[in-house]
Amino acid sequence: MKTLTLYQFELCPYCHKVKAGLELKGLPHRRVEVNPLNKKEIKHLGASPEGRKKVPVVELDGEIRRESSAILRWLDEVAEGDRPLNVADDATRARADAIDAWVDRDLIQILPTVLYGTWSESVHAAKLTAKTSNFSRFDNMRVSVFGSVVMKLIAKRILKRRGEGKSGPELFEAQLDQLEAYIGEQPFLTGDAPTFADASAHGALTCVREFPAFARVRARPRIVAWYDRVAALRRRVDAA
Ligand SMILES: N[C@@H](CCC(=O)N[C@@H](CS)C(=O)NCC(=O)O)C(=O)O
Repeated sequence: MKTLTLYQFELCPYCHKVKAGLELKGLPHRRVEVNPLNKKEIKHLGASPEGRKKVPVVELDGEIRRESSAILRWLDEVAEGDRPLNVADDATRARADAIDAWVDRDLIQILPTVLYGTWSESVHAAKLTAKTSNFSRFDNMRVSVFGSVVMKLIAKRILKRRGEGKSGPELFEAQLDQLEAYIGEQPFLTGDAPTFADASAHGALTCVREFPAFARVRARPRIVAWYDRVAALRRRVDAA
């Protein structure tokens, strides 16, 4: 198989969606951490149609794909891998589409408030990024300092816009209520097998796994059972 490359930010939930899809299919790929300050690692790929250089971007033999949801739906065309992520019947696909849309519109939108809500969370986030990057020490320091300040401001803005007086953890709990409702009594979000909807929600939640907020996930048995069930099927294969 040709080499798949994922250009990502370590703490980008959209990138985590794609990683979950790649791992649920067990597709060999390589990951390139992009410096958020200059994005030089994706300069050669050009900008997206709206002119911004965003991640995730996936490259396969010169072909470029953007937008996490579109990438997830496209992965079945790359290779069969361990399992398909798309679904054939209309009703199930509509449900999977609705769940993926909720992940983008609601779940992911409030994540910065629990990833960067406090200074210690912000510093932890900067350290995680440094760990996965190949940036120079100077760039790591710049990403840590600027990243912490900017992300904390973003978290504050989200609370102002969407918080209705609620705290970050309260907003997160409301999204976990919704996820619990989607899981219901089923092993996976749309039935007996995982689909791109599971990749989407699992990826987004995995973004907070190393943060204190993940204790809120762990406190919900139904979500934990689903989360661990999907995690057990994920298989990271690094391209040779
Ligand atoms: N709708 C896009 C959103 C991607 C996105 O917003 N990525 C952020 C990182 S989480 C980004 O690259 N931001 C850099 C920028 O906007 O300049 C997707 O689903 O892939």
